[in-house]
Amino acid sequence: EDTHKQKLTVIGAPIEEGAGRLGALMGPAALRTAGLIHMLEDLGHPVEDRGDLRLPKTLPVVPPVQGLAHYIEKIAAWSRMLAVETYDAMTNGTLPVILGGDHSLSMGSIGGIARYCEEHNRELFVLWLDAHSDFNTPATSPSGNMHGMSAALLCREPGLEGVFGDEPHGFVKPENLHLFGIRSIDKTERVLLRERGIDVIDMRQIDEFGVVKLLRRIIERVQKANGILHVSFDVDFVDPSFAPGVGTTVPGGATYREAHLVMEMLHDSDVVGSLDVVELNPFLDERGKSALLLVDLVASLFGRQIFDKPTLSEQSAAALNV
Ligand code: EXY
Ligand code: MN
Ligand code: MN
Ligand code: MN
Repeated sequence: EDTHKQKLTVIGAPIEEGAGRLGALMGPAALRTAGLIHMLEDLGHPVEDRGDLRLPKTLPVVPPVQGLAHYIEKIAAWSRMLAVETYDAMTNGTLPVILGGDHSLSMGSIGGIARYCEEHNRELFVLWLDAHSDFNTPATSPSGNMHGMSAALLCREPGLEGVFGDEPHGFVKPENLHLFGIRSIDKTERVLLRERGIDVIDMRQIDEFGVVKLLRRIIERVQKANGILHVSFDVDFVDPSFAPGVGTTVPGGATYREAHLVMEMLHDSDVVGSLDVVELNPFLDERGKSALLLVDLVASLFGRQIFDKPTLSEQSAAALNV
């Protein structure tokens, strides 16, 4: 798993049932229109574009849940399909890139990747770039929108067993989930996040310590464990002034440069094994501005550099105390 020249499997997931408003289903098309595939190929990556998934004719039967979980049958269908696609992509030795679609897709995408990691005895870590912790369950959700529950399901919180039913899928260890860029947590989520000891890196910490120190800590942890890092990139991680095309904007997000630096550091880390790009809502965008920014940021993750990586000599490295 490295984002240098590995073969990529691009999977479109036009899902919007998990969101509170329509539009995210146009996300994959907007990312393609913004040149995502050509950009990846220009960087030297062989790309297999699987096109966009489609809901099956018959939806799975899901037992009733305690609480709210809107469109759970459709989201269960998406999740089960995606888990197969990402599991196969990993099995074929490629790096899956899932284009959303709302964040409920990560239950399926990461469920398949986690299954692969468990079967191959690899430690899976998740970097969840997001304004939100997405740690609600049907019993706690104020909205019933499942894009706000995906991290909770992946960490085995109860209430969403019906999403996968008996279909094979894996989970994320709560201690391996790193929420990064957080600035909107519901009261109910706060309790659960603390009880589970989830690593919540909020914007206050990012302002105080900077993305470099906080991200380097996560990267080094993954490297030490010879682990695989899944990046789940919710557009609303970035400040709405740069990325307005999302349904759940929260002021005070990552700047354009912070977002690029995160991607550039992840590229150099050589531990990224898979990527979700979620929550783009082209209906709310301004002339493709957010879609183009996302393609730009994904380019930084897959090796585009402003200039050759500065080779700091020993002296200047010491002098700069980096
Ligand atoms: N926490 C709120 C809810 O659960 O409804 C808002 C969730 C927004 C989730 C977006 C995908 O990040
Ligand atoms: Mn999210
Ligand atoms: Mn979000
Ligand atoms: Mn490189």
